[in-house]
Amino acid sequence: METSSSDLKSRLHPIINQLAEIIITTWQENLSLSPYELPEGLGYVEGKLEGERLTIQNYCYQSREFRKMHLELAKVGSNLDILHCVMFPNIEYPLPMFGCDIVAGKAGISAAIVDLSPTNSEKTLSKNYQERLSNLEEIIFTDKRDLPTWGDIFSPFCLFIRPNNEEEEKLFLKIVKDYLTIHCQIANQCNPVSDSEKLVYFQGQKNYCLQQQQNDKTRRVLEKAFGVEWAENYMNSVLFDLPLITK
Ligand code: BLA
Repeated sequence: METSSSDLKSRLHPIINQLAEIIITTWQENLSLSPYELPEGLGYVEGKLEGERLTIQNYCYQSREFRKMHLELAKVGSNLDILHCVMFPNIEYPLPMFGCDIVAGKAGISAAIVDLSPTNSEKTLSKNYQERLSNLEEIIFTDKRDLPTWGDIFSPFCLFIRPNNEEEEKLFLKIVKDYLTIHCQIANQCNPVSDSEKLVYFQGQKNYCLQQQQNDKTRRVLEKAFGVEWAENYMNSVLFDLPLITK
């Protein structure tokens, strides 16, 4: 993984670096990656308006099945570290959205979430996902967190926790690796759908993005460092953008 000149990586919580490594390695092992160009000037960004400095480093790829695989590492001030990852399928592939977020503060990790979120009209995962996810060993975490109201996009397999110790952090990493591996393997065997069916998956991704854009916690962090307009543009064009459809 390339490092930026200011070497953000060396300043991040170890779990964030470990998960970033796991995500990129799993992508490389299972998919044929090529680079994805983010909008000009938004690959590496630093901002400071009120209070604390925000540094963002993006890594972005694409493959046959995925229009955009986005991994973002961010540091707010000296002690809030964030990992954000979303895989946007090409809309001709009937695939769910992989999403993952970790927020680590001074007192440890406050939020760790991973899901494969449905994009079909029934808002359910297909049978092969359900079977493979159900077959994973069930792990009980001490602190489960409740989803916000916009979180109705997530599947019953969504894991949202506050890890209580290093053991739970390690288990979370393992679950992300398992979800991601299942996703890449199913994607590899997936066939494209018809033009009319594509619209269903476009709508599903649109709904996912609209709901995620309601996450005020993300928006506020970006607004404080870069301003309201910049945050809106970043959420629309980098974090939760949609493909242009020609038909
Ligand atoms: C929560 N996201 C948060 C929080 C912060 C951010 C500060 C509050 C932490 C907490 O409640 O303990 C901030 N997250 C960011 C920022 C970025 C980011 C600045 O990704 C990017 C630059 N969020 C996602 C994705 C998911 C997600 C892909 O980006 C899920 C797949 C979930 N984040 C998510 C959820 C919460 C959260 C569900 C809790 C929201 C709440 O409780 O209201």
